[in-house]
Amino acid sequence: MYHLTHTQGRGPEFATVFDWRLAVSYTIRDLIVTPWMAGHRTSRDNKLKRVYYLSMEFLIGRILGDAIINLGLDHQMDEALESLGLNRTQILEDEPDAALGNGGLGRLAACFMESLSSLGVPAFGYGIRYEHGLFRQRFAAGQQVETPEDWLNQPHPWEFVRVDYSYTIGFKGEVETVDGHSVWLPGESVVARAYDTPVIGWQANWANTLRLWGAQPTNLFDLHRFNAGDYAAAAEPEALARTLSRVLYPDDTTDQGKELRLKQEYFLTSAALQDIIRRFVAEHGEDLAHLPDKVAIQLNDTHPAIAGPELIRLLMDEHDLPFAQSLDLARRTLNYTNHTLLPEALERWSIWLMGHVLPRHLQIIRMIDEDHRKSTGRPANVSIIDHDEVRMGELAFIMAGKVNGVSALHTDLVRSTVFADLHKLHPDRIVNLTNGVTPRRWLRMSNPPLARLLDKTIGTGWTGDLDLLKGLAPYADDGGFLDELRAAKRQNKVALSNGLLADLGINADPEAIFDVQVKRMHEYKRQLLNILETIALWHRIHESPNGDWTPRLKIFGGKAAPGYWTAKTIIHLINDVAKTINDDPVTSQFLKIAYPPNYNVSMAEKLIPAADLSEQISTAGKEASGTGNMKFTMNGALTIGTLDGANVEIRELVGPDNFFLFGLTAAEAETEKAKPGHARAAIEKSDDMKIALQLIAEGRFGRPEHYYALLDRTWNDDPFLVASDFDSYYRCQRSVDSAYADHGHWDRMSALNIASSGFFSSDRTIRGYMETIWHV
Ligand code: 26Q
Repeated sequence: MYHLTHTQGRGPEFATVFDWRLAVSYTIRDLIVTPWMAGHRTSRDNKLKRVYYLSMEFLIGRILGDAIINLGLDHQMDEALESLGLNRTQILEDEPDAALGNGGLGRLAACFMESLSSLGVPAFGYGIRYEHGLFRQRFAAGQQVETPEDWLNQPHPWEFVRVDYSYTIGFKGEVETVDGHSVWLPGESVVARAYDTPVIGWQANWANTLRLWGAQPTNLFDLHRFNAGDYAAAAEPEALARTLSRVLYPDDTTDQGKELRLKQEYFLTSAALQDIIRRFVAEHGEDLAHLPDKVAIQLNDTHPAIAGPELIRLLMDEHDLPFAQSLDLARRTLNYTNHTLLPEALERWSIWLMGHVLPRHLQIIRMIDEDHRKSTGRPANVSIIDHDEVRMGELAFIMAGKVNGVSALHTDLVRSTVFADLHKLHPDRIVNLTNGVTPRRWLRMSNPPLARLLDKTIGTGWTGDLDLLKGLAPYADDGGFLDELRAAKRQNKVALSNGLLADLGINADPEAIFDVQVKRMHEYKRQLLNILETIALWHRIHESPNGDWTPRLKIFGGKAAPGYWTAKTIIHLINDVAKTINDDPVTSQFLKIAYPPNYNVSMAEKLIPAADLSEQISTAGKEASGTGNMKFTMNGALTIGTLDGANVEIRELVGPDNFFLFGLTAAEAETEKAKPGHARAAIEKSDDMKIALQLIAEGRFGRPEHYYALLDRTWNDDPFLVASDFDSYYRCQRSVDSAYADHGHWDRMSALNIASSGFFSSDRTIRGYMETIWHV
């Protein structure tokens, strides 16, 4: 009530949901500020080593609900809102998602921030305060249409602007030598201004800062030009600043060679490093030789890899240290996480562009390369600069103390493929840290029915120590418990069904298998395999409509990069197929498809707790880890999946009997791909796949000419082996049908999945980083 009146300036009789949501947010924020400031004081007074997580993406989602949970105020809040006659869901859902990320990598950064606070590790996250996060998706005639996202169009109650923490970031210009020193005279510059958001940990014992940089013009006008009457040119500095933190790049592989992207990467990195050095000097004095004792920096993929040359530049050019020492200090401070093996996703910049935008950094990159080549005996194949391009993966590797992969399989492949040559030279550098997700948001907050059942069955300790879920294993044979587990799942399914009916007009039967594939649209993730299997099943049901089919609701969710034609065509196909199948009275009791638009963190929080079956069907060797797979497992869904990424570890932990495995292994997939005509051969052998492709070509699902190119690609190229894995997938899905029909059996498997999911807490992952990389 205080904040409604004094911050929002509204009396209750005029207050809207928005007013109430802000008032509630400020009330909760007040409670976070105390532990937040205490944490800062503790870190500073005890001169603690800090972790700095540099990431171009933080996919936070909504903040209010998570803060309430971590403060332990969910019950009190319910009572308070009820006494005011307010609807809790309405208030929570009024908050826009902070969608400052594309997918897995950005969401991982958000889970890590939450775990760092829950574990009380002094840490900062550094990112960019994009005015526009990931685009909003809608469908027009089944096709994806992107509209801008504008979360900052309304007051954002969680951030504190720090006008006093501002740094100048230069671009372009010249490098001159003055008294034997290199001096960079940038041709353009902007100011990076800090916007801080507190991230509260479990039970509110600690809060860290997510510091996002917003770009400001150095000076609003070029006064010379302005006075000379050239008003448009006079506003150029402002124009650069406005574009720099304007929008998140919506491609989750790469948008190669874009000058603005390089500038964004440097903007984040330079602001963060200047801030880190300022804080170090303020706390520990001018002697930067001790930097690695107090600072551990983690680079989230190669996106901030310019940190290597930038840190050396700051130490050499601004703090007068010699090159060799600067290089050594940088290497003992920086670490790099690799998230991909896809060659097209490895960042490269033309040396022309690098020299144009960051001329001093290009010089330093050449020095790093020369030093590395000299010190390793000038091996062939190992160089940062190759074919007139700067290879950011190599740069990040060479500048890192430790390099890590994100699942056991992925780390092995990092060692044996992308970085094989560097791994031979530095055999101890690559380590594995399997990803994890925060159980606070992904279990306690998003799945109250299951959380209550867990509390009742094994006590509440699991939220802060997810290994305690092991205590559930004995209940897997307890019929009473299994009934309650089923009831909890059913409650989530009913809630989702109501939403799907209201939003999409789809009438879903809560008794059906809720089969969910939610993730970015990508050929390697093989949503195409899923929809082709759906078509084949539909056709089979038609052949025997009186058969004993297990009812299924197939749910899809995900966005395609705006320029990714094949991914967009697959979206169109899924929507076309959904239209035909959902309107078919012959199959409607057995099969439905729902594709709600604009999948985001908040939608994931509704879909995952309601899922029975988790689709993790990427071509083996292509998905670095996956993190959605872990969220489903924790929430009691069973996985149908390939031996890819963290699926391998999920299967080992839950046991092969409680996991639906299909498809080629990573090694087999490589061999298969090398066979000429592999797709055609596999399709010829598969009646089900042939029929599915034929039905599309005949125009049973909208105009076939939309799909000719996709069909042609599937027959003749099929780079991700949809055809080779089709029959194995189809058969595996039928074994899912029979398993689901036996409730007792299914529920037991579900319970064992939950009981074995403790390993996938991001608390475990962060402890691993602390021990093997950061030494905090
Ligand atoms: C790079 C340059 C220019 C424009 C965009 C990009 C870009 C942006 C985002 C490249 C890649 C990404 C995102 C990658 C990503 O999300 N990778 C996922 O990371 C997860 C966390 O480790 C893994 O679980 C997933 O397997 C991996 O695909």
